[in-house]
Amino acid sequence: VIVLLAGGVGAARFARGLVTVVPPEEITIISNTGDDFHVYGVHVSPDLDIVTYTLAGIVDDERGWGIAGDTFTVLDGLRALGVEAWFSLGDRDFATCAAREETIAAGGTPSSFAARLAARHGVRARVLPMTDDPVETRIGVVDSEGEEADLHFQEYWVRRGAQDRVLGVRLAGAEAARPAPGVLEAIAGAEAVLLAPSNPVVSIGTILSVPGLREALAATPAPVAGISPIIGGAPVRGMADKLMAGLNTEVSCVGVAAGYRDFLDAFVIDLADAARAPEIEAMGVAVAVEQSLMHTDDDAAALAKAALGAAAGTRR
Ligand code: FO1
Repeated sequence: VIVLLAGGVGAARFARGLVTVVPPEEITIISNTGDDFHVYGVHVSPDLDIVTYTLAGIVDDERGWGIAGDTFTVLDGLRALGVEAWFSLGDRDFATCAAREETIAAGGTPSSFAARLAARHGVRARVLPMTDDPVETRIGVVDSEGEEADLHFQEYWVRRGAQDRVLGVRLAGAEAARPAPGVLEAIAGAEAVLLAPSNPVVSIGTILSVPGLREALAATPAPVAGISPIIGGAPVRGMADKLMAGLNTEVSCVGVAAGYRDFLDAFVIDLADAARAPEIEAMGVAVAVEQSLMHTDDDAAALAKAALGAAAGTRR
């Protein structure tokens, strides 16, 4: 089995390439759930839904999230009744998130619902949440008036457009979270573990904050290979630069690799960062330099091949 630790849009695009070079039945995706939140009475699990919809071929490709062609009748109805609906949840997506809320309220788990969602959409890769326990990514910020606030990740990113200066990131609930069923087993029994080109703080970092995960990555006999989400001094998408800067981490492929050095065997960096390779190699990590922008599915497949090749080239 190939295990992929995954955030949202970047991870989903990468996964779409990976399933063309490895049979999907042999892939286990471990999804970040720190972005999960309750809105309009339903449970949204953005990263897990993005990966599932993408592999199902129904994602809204332009936005990278939500379902292509979805309508917004429920949202319009909420707005007509005075709800400040800043989170754009489409009608079909709403059904997913209401079914998740219902399932969990009735005693089911996020992981059992994830399996049901994947099956319903014909996704053959296994998609696991990192944990069935609640973990919430909170961003400590100071706004332009100098006012400090503790925001849910979605409030920081979607509602306020990442405009606030970041003071810190807190993964509330992480210390008491247990890995979801199958997570540690998948890592221990993997042929290779890949870290998707996802945000090192609020995607991969959140997954690593679940007790036992980092240890499992260090202990697995499988090689662990990552792909840098940072090219030059900036993330391909998202707000990793602001979060990393807020945590005094260098915004570069070297800064990302440094955060993973206790378990990382190989790292794929972009051609633009070739000159940084020696600094990563000095950490005892093998480096592969590749074209890492995923404009097409062929690009994603080539990147997946490169990551698997980099992993296979190392020995534990
Ligand atoms: N991102 C936005 O920027 N605006 C939205 O209104 C929005 C709605 C949304 C609905 C469902 C879903 O699964 C994801 C959604 N996202 C939206 C994406 C999401 O907030 C983030 O991109 C991820 O959490 C980051 O990985």
